[in-house]
Amino acid sequence: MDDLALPVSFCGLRLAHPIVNGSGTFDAIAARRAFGDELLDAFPFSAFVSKTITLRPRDGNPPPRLWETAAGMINSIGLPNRGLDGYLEHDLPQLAQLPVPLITNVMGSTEEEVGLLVEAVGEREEVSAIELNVSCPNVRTGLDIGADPESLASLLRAVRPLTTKPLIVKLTPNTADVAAVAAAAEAEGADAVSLINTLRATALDPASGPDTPRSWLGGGTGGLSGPAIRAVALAQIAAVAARVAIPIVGMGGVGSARHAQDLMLAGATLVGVGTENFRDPAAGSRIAAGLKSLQIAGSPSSRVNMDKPQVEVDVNLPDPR
Ligand code: RRO
Repeated sequence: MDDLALPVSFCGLRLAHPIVNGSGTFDAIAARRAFGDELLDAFPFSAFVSKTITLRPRDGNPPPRLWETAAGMINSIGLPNRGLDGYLEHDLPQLAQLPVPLITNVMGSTEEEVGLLVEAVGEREEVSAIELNVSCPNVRTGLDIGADPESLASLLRAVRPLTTKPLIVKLTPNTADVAAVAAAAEAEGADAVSLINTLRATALDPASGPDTPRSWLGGGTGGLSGPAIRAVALAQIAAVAARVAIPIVGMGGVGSARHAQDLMLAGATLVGVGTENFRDPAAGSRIAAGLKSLQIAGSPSSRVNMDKPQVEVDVNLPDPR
């Protein structure tokens, strides 16, 4: 871990470096089965974020669940999970063996459900922080929490008092004013925000024909991730950083240390790697090592002012990345 050392403080946690996984993009339990204890010796992330759990078990969306796009992919997974009891009994003991702090990601369809999840997960000493997913594009929650500052404020008023653990709110890019939603989260006691989740998207089934066009995805719509969304992530992180003082976990299409550096310059304290993990399960370690050699301070004073370009870019130059 020493060669990756670029320690960072986040919500009272001292992390070895700024690279974490995006929720649901790295199955640490399956990876341990595949790679054995080598995974623990060279764990790619400085904290591990679990896949989203819900109160009751869910099967997820009908297949097909994935579609590859020109520079990314669309998922329509629909939150399959064992539910709270299954997570606590089956997953938590295994995730607690990871050599890094555990952040458990939860989602509910009512304030009461989210409250029960936060309370139960918050009681477990194996859990260092809780991420509230108010931004899944693939299930109807009945609450438009993540897109609306007032709904999010109401949710946080209900659940913030239920735990002393750090609460991270995972924001959606599918809203008119992400900075307003982030400001509402901060005002109601969120310790951090993470963004961006996937952009709502769909793909037509190539076999469906022009007379009866239908979606390829069993769930109808999905969420776009990967390099295609990196520029959107950069802009939204910069907009949120200009509005809130709480730390930001920035993610969206990160595949290299330079990409991570960009999100940190836009205001992120930690950077999440998501879609790239499917291509390269060691991406987290590679990016953390690369960041170290780029010597990123990551301090807010190094943020770029996105309103005024500081460097004139010659559009004819090839992108060096
Ligand atoms: O499970 C999913 O379909 C899913 C979730 Br919970 C999420 O937050 N974001 C996403 O792209 N897919």
